[in-house]
Amino acid sequence: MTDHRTRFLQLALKANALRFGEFTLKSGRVSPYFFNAGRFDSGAALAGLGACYADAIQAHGLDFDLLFGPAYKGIPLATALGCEYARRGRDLPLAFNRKEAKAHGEGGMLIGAPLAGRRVLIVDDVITAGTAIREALALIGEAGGTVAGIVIALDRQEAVDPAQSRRSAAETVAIEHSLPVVAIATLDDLLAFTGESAEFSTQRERLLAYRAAYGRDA
Ligand code: OMP
Repeated sequence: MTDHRTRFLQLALKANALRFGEFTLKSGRVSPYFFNAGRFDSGAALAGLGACYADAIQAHGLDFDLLFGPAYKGIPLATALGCEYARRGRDLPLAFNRKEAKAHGEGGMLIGAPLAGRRVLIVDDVITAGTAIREALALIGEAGGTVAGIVIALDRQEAVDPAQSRRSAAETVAIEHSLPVVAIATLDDLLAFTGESAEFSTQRERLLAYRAAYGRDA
């Protein structure tokens, strides 16, 4: 497995951002694992995560000129990635949205660098059904930006309606919007990772059963 994928899964487990158990998702599905990007809650943890995003982007050769972090969880993620790019010698503009429009002061829904005329990379945590990402796509379009790609930490590779189609939500977003969608790691990577150590054998069985029920085509 490529280096940044393993590094990310190890970091996520260490930070308790990736947990095994029983979790009810936004979709109502009960999942044997959950990724909570909010647990990357220290400078060092976010710096490590920022480097994983940058390596994944480099591996896929994405081209963009602004980073956008959707509120709330995307905000520190895009910031960590922006700091990592600066460390690597590229100073990129950054922007975020707020969830509530502000009527006073500077007003509006957007904070940071203007999006108009920019090729925007959306930086977010996880795609399950793709709802959160679609909201970000609409916001950026309204602000005059062009979305050049999406990078997420974890692609859960779930089909929205497995009875209809086994295409994953991330693949559907990529096709519908003609956009590259890059993940640091996917459920397949997590399965490969858990397969490397007997310590995770029970969790792996549950992941496999979950993928059989909701996952995209293998
Ligand atoms: P979609 O909008 O369905 O793609 O789900 C993405 C959102 O689900 C994330 O932004 C989280 O709010 C939440 N989520 C996680 O954070 N981690 C997971 O492992 C799974 C979910 C989820 O509820 O599907």
